[in-house]
Amino acid sequence: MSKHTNMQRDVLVLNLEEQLEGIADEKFGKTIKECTDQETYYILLEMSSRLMDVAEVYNGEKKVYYISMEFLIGKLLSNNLINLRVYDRVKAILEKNGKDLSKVEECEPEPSLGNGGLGRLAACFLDSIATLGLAGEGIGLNYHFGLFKQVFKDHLQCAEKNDWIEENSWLEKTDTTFEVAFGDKKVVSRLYNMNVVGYDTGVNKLRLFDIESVDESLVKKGIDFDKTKIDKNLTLFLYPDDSDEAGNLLRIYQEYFLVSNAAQLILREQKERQYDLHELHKHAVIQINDTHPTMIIPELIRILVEEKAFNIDEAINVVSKTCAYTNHTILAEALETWPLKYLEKVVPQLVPYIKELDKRIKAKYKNPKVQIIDKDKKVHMAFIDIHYGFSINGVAAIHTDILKDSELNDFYKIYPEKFNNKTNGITFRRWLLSCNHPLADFLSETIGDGFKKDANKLEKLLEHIDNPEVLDKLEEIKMDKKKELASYLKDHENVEVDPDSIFDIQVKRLHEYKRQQMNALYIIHKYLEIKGGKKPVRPLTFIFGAKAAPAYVIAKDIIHLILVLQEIINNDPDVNKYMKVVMVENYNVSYAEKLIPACDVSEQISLASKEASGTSNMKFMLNGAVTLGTDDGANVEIHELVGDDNIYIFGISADEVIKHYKKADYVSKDYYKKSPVIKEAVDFIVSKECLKVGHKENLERLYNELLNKDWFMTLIDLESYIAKKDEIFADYENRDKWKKMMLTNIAKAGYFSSDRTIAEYNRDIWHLG
Ligand code: 4GP
Repeated sequence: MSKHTNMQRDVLVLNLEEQLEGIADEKFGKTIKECTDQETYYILLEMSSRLMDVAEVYNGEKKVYYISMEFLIGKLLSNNLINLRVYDRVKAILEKNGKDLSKVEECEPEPSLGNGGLGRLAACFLDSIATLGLAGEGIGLNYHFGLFKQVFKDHLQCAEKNDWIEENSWLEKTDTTFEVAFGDKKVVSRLYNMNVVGYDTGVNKLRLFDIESVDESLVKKGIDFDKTKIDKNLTLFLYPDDSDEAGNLLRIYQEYFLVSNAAQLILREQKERQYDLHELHKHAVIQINDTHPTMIIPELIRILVEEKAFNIDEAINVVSKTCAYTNHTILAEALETWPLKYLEKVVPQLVPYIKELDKRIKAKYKNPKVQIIDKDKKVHMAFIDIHYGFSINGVAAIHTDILKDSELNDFYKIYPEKFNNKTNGITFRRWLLSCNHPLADFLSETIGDGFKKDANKLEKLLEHIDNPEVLDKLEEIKMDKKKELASYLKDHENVEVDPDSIFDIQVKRLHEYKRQQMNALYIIHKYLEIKGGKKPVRPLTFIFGAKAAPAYVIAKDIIHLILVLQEIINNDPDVNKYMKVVMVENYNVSYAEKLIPACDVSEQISLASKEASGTSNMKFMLNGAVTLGTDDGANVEIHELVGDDNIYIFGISADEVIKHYKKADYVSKDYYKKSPVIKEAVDFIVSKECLKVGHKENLERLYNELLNKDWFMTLIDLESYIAKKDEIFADYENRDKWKKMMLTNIAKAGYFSSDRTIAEYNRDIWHLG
């Protein structure tokens, strides 16, 4: 039954204003007009819940369980109103009562349940699963302080707890509790649900597990806490520092807590529906998001054998047909390997099963590179997924090819049929309809609103490529968004930027492979050019947003360098008329929603082969930014779609990078010595100017890293990066050309809708009805 034929919903929506007034009266004894923005937010929360309560709940014969350590869902109010198809009405009712919906949206705290692309992808997928009317659930953890909150002090990143959970929220406490037994202790879990509403469709659930015994007072200073008190700290933080043994063990406790709850939930549902567990794969498909939830495989096998009287062959067989794995990275350090002795301590009950799984592989294959337990007694979690899951997918075409041809080639030779590609996508509800209302409205006027359900319809925009009115309007919308961002940056970062300057933006986790340091070196180069009298035609604004993992020293040094440059450049009267630098504090989804619509140049400059896909590249493109990037991740597919004329590609290819690694022949100092431009930029890091503002220790460490190691080959591409960036800035002055590039990028973005990605997962992997 579609929601349009749902009478209860129709009644609620018809009387929306009365309903809202009713809630205002019940809750606060006031009219809407009298309510504060905060109270209005709670009223809309209640209204949305009522609408979701009468929406269809998907319950097919087969369900997908998307298990993930992270769900970077962002604020929900605006998105839920859009998906419930009441956003415009609510906005109008509030306006009538003297309220601004965007101010009300500011009252919602952003859930802190994710870190980067992998977590945001999971959130986009939940939206698309519901939108496509598929039965699917997310299963994750309810972290009280989530990923840390980033604060800048003395040009350094400091980490604080992110206290986001409110009494009154989208989280619904349930009666479901499970017991989770570790080797040395037991805890009791509690399930919280969050509704995931599809666009003009029904509702699925995000299941978030917590422990009753969690103790927030354990966190004393910053994000420090006693890592050994598992029954109190288990759900405090996402990715707590794992640079020591206690941190590693805590990760394993968290991961097992996640999968034990997931297994109990899934099996309870099978029982309620009286399904035969021998046919588990016909009713459930488990998508393992990166290796963190890998233990679901031995855990399910264990339960089937020990509690459901399966023999081990039957158990392995049915679990292998139920589980599928998504790989999000080729970085070796991100592919988890746990020392067997850690697993023996935390989850001794799983160890015999992991050993059995390993024994079967050792009996069959002699190649040491495919063994689950290696000679150093380390357990390779991804290898469990590959041997004992039925599907392995990469997240962009080039990434999947690299997995097949090099990183996982030994496995590809064994199981070619298991490997498949699912190029990532983003939900257009959040990344266009919600974050850029003027653009979405203008697109509807120009090409009809079919694109809201079928993103490929955006291509119709190409019919207007020679229409000056359409081109001018796109430019005007961009300018308005830049002005809004400029005013926000003034208020929140205390930096004034010129909306008429070029907004060049790099937002993503901080990592050397993403090469924020290369962007910083360009900024130094430009600064020195301006000091030398060479002024840019138009002012330039360089914006960064990024958190560095608290234990990742060089990443924090890169943030330090950027903040030092911000200080020097923005305060230099010779230069600040021509360029500004802004590193925004505590970059998160809400910030992304402000930055992305205002971007001119989208920085996607990872070392080729290293960025599995990237998804900000898709968000920027959809909002009319032009990509400056390497042929890496999904940039390759963007390049193919928009053609050479609508993207700026530079740098060495993935093949060349892989060759350098194989031969181990990259020497960064050679590039430094050869090029005066590179030398000058790198030397500036430890110049008097920088040392006056920044810290010697951090700056010298970064300088030495670049000169003596530079594992992600910043210097190999620096000159071509500088040249390409100068070219893109020059082309910005050709306004006609630029506007056409904007239009083409928007028109070609349809492919990157997560609705397309999810339809492919369903077609090739999940097979839901
Ligand atoms: C990210 C990848 O780095 C990014 O390229 C990709 O787009 C995203 O996953 C979604 O597939 N990985 C992570 C991580 O966020 O924590 O490994």
